[in-house]
Amino acid sequence: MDTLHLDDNTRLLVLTGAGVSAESGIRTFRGMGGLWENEPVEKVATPEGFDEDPARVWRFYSERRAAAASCEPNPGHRAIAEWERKLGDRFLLATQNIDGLHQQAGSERVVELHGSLFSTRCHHCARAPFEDRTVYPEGRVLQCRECQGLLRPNIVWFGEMLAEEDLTRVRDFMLRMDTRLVFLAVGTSGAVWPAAGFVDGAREVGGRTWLVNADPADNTRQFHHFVQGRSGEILPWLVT
Ligand code: BJW
Repeated sequence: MDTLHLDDNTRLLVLTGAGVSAESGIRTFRGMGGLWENEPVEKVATPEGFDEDPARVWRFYSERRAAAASCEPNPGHRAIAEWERKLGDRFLLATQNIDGLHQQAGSERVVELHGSLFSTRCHHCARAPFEDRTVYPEGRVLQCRECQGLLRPNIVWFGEMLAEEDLTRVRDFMLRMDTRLVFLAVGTSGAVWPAAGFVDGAREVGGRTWLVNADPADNTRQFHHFVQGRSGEILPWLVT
């Protein structure tokens, strides 16, 4: 089986998706048993869905807060945190996950591309997001104390922009000239942009690209190496 060798001249950019948290008991989005099977995505993960029925959206995210709060990191999360400890600033993790399990496993250099399940912000004004672990079982919708607008989960929904500073952090890491880039995507279907395009960016700067996933992803052919299987089983031995 392939192993990914890192030395002093390499830097590692890891992109993670829902598959990494699957072995911790968090549901993925697509495919059998995925979240979108029961929830119409446009009703719960778009600004239009929130405008139409904010209580429904809060019920959906409250259930997910409650489920995620009882989950623990798995060996995949822990392997990624260990790579960071070895590589220091030659490491960056960009995650599409909103569950906070990477940080719980000890990861610090983390870009949360799609926001955080445990953070809330105003849907209307620029008031800074704040930590919020509250579960609203009835989908109660609170108002912003600054502008009286509705509060919403601090998550990037379809049709919304990812934070420019997050994308810049990833881009700057990719474009560094001091070391050779290795890009590793794990547990992601490669269906959602712009993250699905990171592999192309990595190749443009001469990076080696790896994918670890339970099933082939939409963009598998863009990668130099594809290791098929469960991240919690593969990541602990993948990197030498
Ligand atoms: C395992 C495993 C195990 C399981 N081990 N593996 C360019 C082209 C086409 C479209 C677009 C484009 N650019 C933008 C778009 C539009 C859109 C988009 O991408 N649409 C596509 C669906 C076509 N993108 C956007 O809207 C983005 N915004 C944007 O680009 O702004 C500019 C803009 C503005 C206005 C108009 C247009 C553009 C924002 C996207 C944010 C989406 N966020 C979501 C929802 C969050 C809400 C929530 O959490 O409820 O984030 S979408 C959802 O998918 C979630 C995830 O982070 C994201 C990625 O999913 P992920 O992680 O890949 O999970 P799955 O379930 O898909 O896959 C899991 C994989 O793991 C599977 O392959 C399994 O096999 C595997 N697996 N167990 C290893 N144990």
